[in-house]
This record gives sequence, structure tokens and C-alpha cells, in this order.
Amino acid sequence: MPSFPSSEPLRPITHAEVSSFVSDGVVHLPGIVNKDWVDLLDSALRLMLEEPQMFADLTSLGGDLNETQDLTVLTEEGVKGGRFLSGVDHWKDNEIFAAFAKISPLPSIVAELMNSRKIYLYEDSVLIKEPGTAERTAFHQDLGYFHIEGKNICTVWAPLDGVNTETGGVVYLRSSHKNNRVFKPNWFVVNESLPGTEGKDLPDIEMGDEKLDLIHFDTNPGDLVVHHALTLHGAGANRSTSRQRRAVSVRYCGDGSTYKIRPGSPKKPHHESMRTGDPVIDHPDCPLVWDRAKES
Ligand SMILES: O=C(O)CCC(=O)C(=O)O
Repeated sequence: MPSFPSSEPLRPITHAEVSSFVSDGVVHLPGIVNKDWVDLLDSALRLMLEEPQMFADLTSLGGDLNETQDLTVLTEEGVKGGRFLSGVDHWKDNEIFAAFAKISPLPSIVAELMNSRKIYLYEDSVLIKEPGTAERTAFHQDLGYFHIEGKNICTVWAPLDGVNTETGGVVYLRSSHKNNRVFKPNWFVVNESLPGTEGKDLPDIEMGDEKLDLIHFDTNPGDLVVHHALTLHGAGANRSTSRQRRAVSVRYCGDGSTYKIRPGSPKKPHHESMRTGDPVIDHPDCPLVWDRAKES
């Protein structure tokens, strides 16, 4: 059993950061997590990558869905062919991922940003864009994939590498969470709705559309970017020849969250026994990870 770094953030969250999260639907928190957490995730991920079946290759999916489009990305040096790999719910069988999601500074940080008394863990995801990965992450909203609803639902995006626009940093449509509309989820690498899902199709958003208030952040390991589950976001290709873009996203919900079974969205096994309207309470597959009452 490894010993884990501190659960305390490296610094307090400022009022301005809370305000940015509330008004923009996203906030960049530079230098907030001890790098020892990042090093642990890095070592866990390297081991997991020795078993490639743990990850979905979204590059193949993108290829299948884009038969008529040329998605080839050539970097300046002519490198192409990196993969976009993704995995989900590693916290369930990896103790480092479990610790990061449950006892790192993340739960207290999202509790503060959302002003929530309780925080539950919904899932984690790994999102890797190898050097020369052509696939963009299509603009989407997280909530349409989740079988929950409520005002206090968010994703924490934790980079394991230095990330900028060239390597596929995430881009957010400022304040798009205020629209309060839940769009259909898409296939993640193309803006085509998942079959059988409900709601309106997502709008087509281009990464470089100057008419839109798109924001992005250059991030380093130890930073976090937290976005609201209704905030529209996407990411570019990784055009670097040598730099990976690896990130772990951890998704949480807080006070007032209830289950909402969304037809067509991928379900987890425990969702089979939930009904729309059931409150989110402590459950082995959606555990309570922060309780303000126990902290004071
Ligand atoms: O890392 C990416 O490419 C996309 C991240 C994302 O959409 C998320 O974590 O919700």
C-alpha cells in the first residue's frame, strides 16, 4: 500500500477563482496540487499502458466515423499517426487512481468551487493524445453523458504533461453553462450525436472561431482546470512531434444531484438499479468523498 501525498491543496483558492468558475463555467487553478500526486498518476498510467486493452483507441473510432474526411495531421517535422487513447473508471481497480479521486485535494477543491456540503465521485477518465495525433476532441457538454442532473456537477481536468494549444489543450466556450440546456452527447471525436439520445444536437463549434468567446489555458502538471458539466468544450489535435498530451479527468457531483437515466448514453452497471429522481447518496459506485460536516 503506497503512502499518498497530502490531501491539502498547495494554496488556498482565491475569491477570483471561485467567481471565474461561477461566471465562466471554467477555471484554471495553477500550481494547486502537489507534483507527487502527478508523479504517482504518471507511474500508474505507464504500467496501465502495458495493457493496451484497458483503453479505447478513439483514433480508430474517428477513422471509422470520418471515412469521407481527411484527418491527417502532419507536424512540421512530418510526424503523424499518434493515437487518441481513452479509458474510464480506473479508480475502481487502481489504488492510485482511487486515491487521486477520493483523498487528494480534488474533492475539497470542487466542494469550494461549487459551494457544496457533500461531494460524490461520478467517474474518472484518462485522455491521451500521443505526438502527432490528428483527432480533435469534438465540442461537447459532459452532462449529456452522465446519468445524473443538478446544478453542482463538474469535471476536474488534471494534466500530466505541459499542455498548450499545439499539443491539444482543451478550449472552453465561456459562460456556455448558463444556457442551462443539455445537448445530445456526441461520439467525442466527431460531432455526430450518439444514437437514441435525447435533446438538441450540439452546435458545430470550430476551435478557432474568433466570433465566439473561446478560452484556453497553457497548463503544467500540478495545475487543474475545473469546468461545469454544462460548459461546452473541445480540444485540438496534438501537432507536436515529441510531446505527449496526457490528462486525467475526474468527475464529481454535489448537493442536490439526482439520478437521471438518459436514453442512449452509456450506462454503468449500478445505473440499472437507479430511477430518475432518486437522490445521489453514498454508494459503492458513486461514493461520498467529501463531507463538510466531518471537516469542521
Ligand atoms: O482532454 C480532452 O481532449 C477532452 C477532455 C474532456 O472533454 C473532459 O474531460 O471532459
